[in-house]
Amino acid sequence: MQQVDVAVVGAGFAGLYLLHRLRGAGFSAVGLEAADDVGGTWYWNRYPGARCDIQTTDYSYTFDPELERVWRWSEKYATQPEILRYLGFVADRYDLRRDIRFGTQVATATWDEAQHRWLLTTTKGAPVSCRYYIMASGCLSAPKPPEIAGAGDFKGEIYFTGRWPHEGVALAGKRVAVIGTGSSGIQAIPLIAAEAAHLTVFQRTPNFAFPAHNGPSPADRVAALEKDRADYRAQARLSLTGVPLPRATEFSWQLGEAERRQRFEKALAAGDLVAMLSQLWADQGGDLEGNALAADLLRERIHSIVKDPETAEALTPRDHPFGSKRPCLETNYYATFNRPNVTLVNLRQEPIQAITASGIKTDRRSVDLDVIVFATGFDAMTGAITSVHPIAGRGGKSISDVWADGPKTYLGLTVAGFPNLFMITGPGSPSVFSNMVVSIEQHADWVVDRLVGLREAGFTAIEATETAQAGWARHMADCSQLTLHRLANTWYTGANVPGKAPGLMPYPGGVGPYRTICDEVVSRGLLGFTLSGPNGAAQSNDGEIVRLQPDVRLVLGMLAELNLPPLESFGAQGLRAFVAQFNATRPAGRPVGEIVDGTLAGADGPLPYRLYRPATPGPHPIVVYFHGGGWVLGDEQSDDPFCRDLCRRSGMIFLSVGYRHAPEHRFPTAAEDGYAALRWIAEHAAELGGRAGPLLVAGWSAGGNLAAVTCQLAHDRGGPAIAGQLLVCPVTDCTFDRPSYNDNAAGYFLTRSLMYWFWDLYCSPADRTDPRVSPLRGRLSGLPPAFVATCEFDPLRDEGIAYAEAMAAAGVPVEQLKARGHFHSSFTMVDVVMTSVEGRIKMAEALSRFAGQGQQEAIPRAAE
Ligand code: NA7
Repeated sequence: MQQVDVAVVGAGFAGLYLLHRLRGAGFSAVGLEAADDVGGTWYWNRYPGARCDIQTTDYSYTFDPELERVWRWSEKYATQPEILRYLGFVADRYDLRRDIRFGTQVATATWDEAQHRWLLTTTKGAPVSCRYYIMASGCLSAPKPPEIAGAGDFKGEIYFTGRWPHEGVALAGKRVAVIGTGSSGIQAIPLIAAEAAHLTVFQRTPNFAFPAHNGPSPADRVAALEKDRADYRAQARLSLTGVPLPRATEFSWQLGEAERRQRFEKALAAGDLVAMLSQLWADQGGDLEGNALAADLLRERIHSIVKDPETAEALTPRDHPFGSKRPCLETNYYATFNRPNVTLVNLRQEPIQAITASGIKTDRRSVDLDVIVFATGFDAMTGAITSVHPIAGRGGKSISDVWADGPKTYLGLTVAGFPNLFMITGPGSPSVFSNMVVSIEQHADWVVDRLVGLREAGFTAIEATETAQAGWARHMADCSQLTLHRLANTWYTGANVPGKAPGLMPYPGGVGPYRTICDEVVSRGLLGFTLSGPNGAAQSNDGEIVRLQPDVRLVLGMLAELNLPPLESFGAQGLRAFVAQFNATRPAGRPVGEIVDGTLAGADGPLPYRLYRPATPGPHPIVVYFHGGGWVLGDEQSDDPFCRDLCRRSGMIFLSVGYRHAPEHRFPTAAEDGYAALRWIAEHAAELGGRAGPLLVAGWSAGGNLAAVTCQLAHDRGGPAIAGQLLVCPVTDCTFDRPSYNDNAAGYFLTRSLMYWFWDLYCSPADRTDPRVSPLRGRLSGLPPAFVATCEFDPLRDEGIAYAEAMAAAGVPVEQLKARGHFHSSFTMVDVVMTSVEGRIKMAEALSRFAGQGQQEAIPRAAE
């Protein structure tokens, strides 16, 4: 029995770095590697054309500046042999081979609860007893079986790209088939076509591919790296993909067609996956319409290269958004289909019936072959863990059973019920959505640092809690709403393996955010982990690490970095100026049919308004809208993106009222202005382009307060008629003792003290129970139907809910939206807090119901 502190499976990028770190931290470790040398992925994938497709400036270890100095890559995208040489060089330089048992597979792994150790049996040599067990077995290391009937009958040669013979394969003069057109197929096909007598490509799904433009590393990238390596690497670690390229910030609808094409051509010329995936426009990755603009340009390019229109169309992806399936870099791929010795078989039109002794038979033809190459991919991510060997955790539970419905992990690093087991780039971590080397180093560092911490604290076991794990799954699902991956069947979602549970496996929230979350787990006392040690020592810190929506977390993080003083300290004028400046930097809302600025009659003189008219033919129902700002801030334009968005979604006129503000005009001015505006709008509805019939009323925050009050005044004072009220995070009452006021008192932008200040400026304590400022205290029966939206992390949450419940109790039809993980500004930060889209869709649907109409503008849900 070999006794070590740590056993590591795999000697690729992850395993090698782990062994180096573990040794440096004073742990005894053994690496167990099935192959007879180091390399991992780059040991096995030796097919013609195999290269990395993250640039070598970035696809490198960064842990040792000296290593970066002594190793020079020869190309922008290195070949497999060069990457294998690099990993051999690293193994030699740090003398790692002496800790690795090559040609050795782990046969079983079993947790020994009494000893707090893992017991490993192996296919060669002594079994291993280790305190910690780390799977550094990669993400794409378990090739899929052929899956096609008759593969065993074929009399010719069969090869898998992921298990290519070391001595190479002679293809000259042979009739060759390649099945599969993922990255491997797309890299191999041009080289195989150049050598074989004839190549037949069997394609099930065409992929988006664009040129690699391989050659020397681009001078600008090298210059950026060499100018300040440490800074470049630091930026990579905090970037979304592990490559420090800034994302586009302009939205597609802000760019003209010429500008979009120019950006596309620039990304095309860069020959870089990350550039094409992130630098076109801000909405290319998360919005179907923005995505389609990019996809169309890529499709156009395929047709411009491939001469035969039918072949070109067959090669053109139309069933998934660009980027939702792994796009590929290509070198002569499309041009290869212009060669006379290359045939494309479109399996969507003629599926393979069987592989026969002489070749492949489809519904329409039989192709005689000497060689079949399977470029059919891998049982990705989970397969790299479960297919290695059975893993039995606490109580003998098998990880394959625990994951039967899809992988369950905490941080993609650990699994509840499997103490002291770690996965490097496991499912639930950024892994294949990132530059793998950056993610590998982050995971290896995080794990080794934890082991050091446990050793120092005298603990011998660490295990994720079920709560933490469930919270992580929810956070993953929240993140995936920001991408289009859920709309495609891919190996990211397990769809390529028959019978595999569906679900997005890599973490889609980005490398930098993920790193900060892992660090936060540590700074919050290993939140989500139970630690135990000899003699019953134990520490459990149960909880969920991310309860905010992912984009809310980013927004609040950025606001926190501004280190602003309490907003009320600016004073009313100062804060107005600050808000104006803040609003100037936000994304401009999408175009609507028309915007008209005008003046209406308020309670005591003219008031400005802004009218948003839909592009659809009128007349339209009118929504009278009251902006937010604590009765002190804002104006008829300050909720511009929100009004545009709801105008488009509901197909209604939004008329935003410029009511007067405190402290210049204290209670009840705003309320009376609101009511006067309502009356004026009702009287002038037809000339404003409004449909005959009752108005609707909406508002956010203090504007939600005014909307609620206006409905009460209209009811009490005999009109005008209101068909429905939309109250978004409304102020409804003057008592501040509901739990949300304390739970969310600080840290979520709208603070308790800011609310106190707003109240003080607007309304004297003696007046505060007046229903014109505390509508919760008003007469509620007979009010128009309501939709009340509240946000979990908002001081105003509970008074919004209280108002909804009180109205319902008084017989008013009420629908509530309690937005999980959101903060006070989530709904109005259109195109910033993207996860709030679903809520705005519901608001528009409610307005349509109130107005007795179907939704006007069909904005597909999936486009959000
Ligand atoms: P991929 O990307 O999974 O590609 C596999 C290809 O094989 C893909 O075109 C599949 O079509 C096709 N395939 C898989 N099974 C079948 C069957 N049964 N019949 C016909 N065609 C099939 O693997 P790669 O090795 O190319 O790339 C893996 C990753 O390595 C890559 O994404 C980079 O991250 C690096 P499908 O699309 O499933 O219809």
